[in-house]
Amino acid sequence: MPEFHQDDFYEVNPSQETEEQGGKSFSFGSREKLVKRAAFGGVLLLVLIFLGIFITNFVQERRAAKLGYETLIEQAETNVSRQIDVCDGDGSCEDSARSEVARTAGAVAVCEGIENEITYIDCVSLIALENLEVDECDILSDEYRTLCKDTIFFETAVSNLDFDMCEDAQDEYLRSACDKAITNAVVSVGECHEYNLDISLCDDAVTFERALATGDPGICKSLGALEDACYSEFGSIDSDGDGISARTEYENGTSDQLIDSDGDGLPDYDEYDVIGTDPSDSDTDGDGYPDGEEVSGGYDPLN
Ligand SMILES: [Ca+2]
Ligand SMILES: [Ca+2]
Ligand SMILES: [Ca+2]
Ligand SMILES: [Ca+2]
Repeated sequence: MPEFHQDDFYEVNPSQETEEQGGKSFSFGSREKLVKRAAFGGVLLLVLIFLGIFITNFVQERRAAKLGYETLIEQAETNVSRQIDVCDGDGSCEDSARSEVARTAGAVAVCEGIENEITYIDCVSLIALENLEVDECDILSDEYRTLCKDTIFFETAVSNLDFDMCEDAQDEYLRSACDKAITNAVVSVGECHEYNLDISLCDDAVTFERALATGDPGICKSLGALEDACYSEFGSIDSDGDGISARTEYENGTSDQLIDSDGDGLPDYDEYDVIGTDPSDSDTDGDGYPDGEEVSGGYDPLN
């Protein structure tokens, strides 16, 4: 039991200005100290009260969550029993029913009881992925547990654009795919600087977009590593609808904006695919007569 002396609370200091109270003298310094101690005690009491309320709420929430989860499982199991009734002992039907109920409930515990291994792994993996809860993969065997967790790390990393999280995946290929997916996402929004990526990646993406927006495959040649990918895009574009892709028109020197690029009266397609004349030269044989005029007059535009 600690001993308290009156001097602990009233600091006697005859050298300072004092006043008489009930026969006891004390300094103004002692009064300040007393006020400070009272304030400290009040703050401490408030902290303890709030801490008590926080702990009580936390325990109640945990208890409610546990009860809620148990109720959820009970209801799911009731649903499983009801649905399995119509399966007439067909194992595959029973597995499907249990898997469906488990996914609707979002509870991996309900997957347990599925006979077919693949159906069971799918059931657990898909629910864990939907819930983004790696711990839920723990009920799977080693190989599938890793795959289950890696998939969740991948999805979470990509949706949060978090390169560090890619490293949590054990599979090397998935880690690399994760990095690439995030890089593509960052580049597509032009935020290379914010994510410490090579600025030229974002610049190239802008150039790529400009090539497509202007319908000019010529812009692709400044793209370096992306050049082929850019030209490939133009392989499926046909702006003038003449049956020749923008890429082929670019390679042949014709325009994907004009059906008759050289204005000789013959469409690019006919010159290129049927007649054999040069679609970018109005007088292929150079005899002074335009290709279209020769064809309509029954002459040979090639000779
Ligand atoms: Ca075309
Ligand atoms: Ca022509
Ligand atoms: Ca021509
Ligand atoms: Ca000619």
